Amino acid sequence: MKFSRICVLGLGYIGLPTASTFATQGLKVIGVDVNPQVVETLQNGGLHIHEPGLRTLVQAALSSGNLEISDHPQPADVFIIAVPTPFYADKRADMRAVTAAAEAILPYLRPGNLVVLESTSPPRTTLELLAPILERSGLQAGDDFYLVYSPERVLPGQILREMIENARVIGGVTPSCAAAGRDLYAIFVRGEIVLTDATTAEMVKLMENTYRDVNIAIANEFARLADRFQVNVWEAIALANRHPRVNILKPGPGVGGHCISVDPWFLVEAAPHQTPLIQAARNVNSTQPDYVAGLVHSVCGDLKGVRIAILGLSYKPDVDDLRESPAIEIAQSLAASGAEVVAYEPNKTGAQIAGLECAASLEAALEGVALIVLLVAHSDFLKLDPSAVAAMTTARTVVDAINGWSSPAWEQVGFRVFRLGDGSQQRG
Ligand code: SAJ
Repeated sequence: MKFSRICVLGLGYIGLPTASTFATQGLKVIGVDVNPQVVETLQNGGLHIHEPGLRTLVQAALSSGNLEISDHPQPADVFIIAVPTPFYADKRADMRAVTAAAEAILPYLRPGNLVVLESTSPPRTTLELLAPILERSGLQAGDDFYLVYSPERVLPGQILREMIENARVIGGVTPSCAAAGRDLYAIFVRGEIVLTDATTAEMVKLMENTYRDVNIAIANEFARLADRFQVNVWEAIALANRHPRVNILKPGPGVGGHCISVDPWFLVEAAPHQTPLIQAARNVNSTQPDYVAGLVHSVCGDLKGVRIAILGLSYKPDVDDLRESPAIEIAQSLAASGAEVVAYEPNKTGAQIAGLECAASLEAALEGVALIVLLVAHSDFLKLDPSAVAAMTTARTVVDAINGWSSPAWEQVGFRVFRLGDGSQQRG
């Protein structure tokens, strides 16, 4: 199939790179977002999200004249839905944005169009939520228009490369729908394109992120066990990973972001009685921030009035994304215990977060604190020279939740380093 006009609904971390990439490949693209600020920012040449290389790509797409930003859809050959699917407070999937996007397409849907859902969704969403809405047009999915589910699987921080190089799974409502999806993504995907049915593709996406969640949970549980037995979990993991069939992930402050901490709940909601392991893993990961805050308590005792520098607020290294960040949870919990918390997030120095003072520089964060808590393995933090840090602060105690500052160099300049998963807080 040949396509010339694509309408992308949702201009976030996935929709915007996707729309821009199609535009730079010479297709006419209408990028749609319901948030007027996003539309205005992009129309004025700005960018509302941070992702390496994205600014250049969006500018190239806009200056080619192929990418138009709008607050409403227009007729097109293809409609791609890339809107957020968060969860409600009770962990049920919030599918309102998908529903609204489908309804927005409805007036423009024509025979022969292709509709793609990329948003992570509970099993059977394409068949049971999306198709019925689109069929209100009088057209039948699979007969009159093509309908596919094709999950985004790109790693934040490496989106532009992974979008092109990763294998792409395309699940069609019928085999000819899947084939139409393949023709679309073959425009820019260099990885393998694999065709399946829509519900399998939905499951694939949820299984990938759930698998990672469970694997991080076991690493976090091992860290707790290592603390209890005064074993260095980092050394133990390195040794265990020399086994040819073992690959334990890294313990840390918990699992954040809008994907891995959210997606397993879609499976739990769909099948609560068949997901005991997934629920247990979620429970371990979602209580990991409390566990790390507990380490700080055991090192410091009463936190009332203690000034603490938190290094890193984003949900993972070298991104500016603060969504579902365990570091924020830890910082807020320490503040709730009476500590004076000053946080430094180098990728988002202007962040405003309830209960926290956000410093504009490392120096400002470290001044006058009694304790440093290292929560995110930003490359800038890992590179820090212990003597330079010692010169910025009178604090000589560090709680390191990521094994970032383990080297004896920190001890040599007078720091006491208490590390997650090595039992040091018990010895201290
Ligand atoms: N984390 C650990 N230990 C580890 C690895 C990660 O504690 O060993 C933590 C991170 O610090 C972070 C969280 O887990 O808080 C998630 O980070 P991540 O790098 O594992 O994943 P995301 O959420 O940035 O991106 C994931 C990816 N999924 C998989 O690797 C299976 C990505 O490919 C997906 O496209 C993305 O979710 C998504 O959008 O669904």
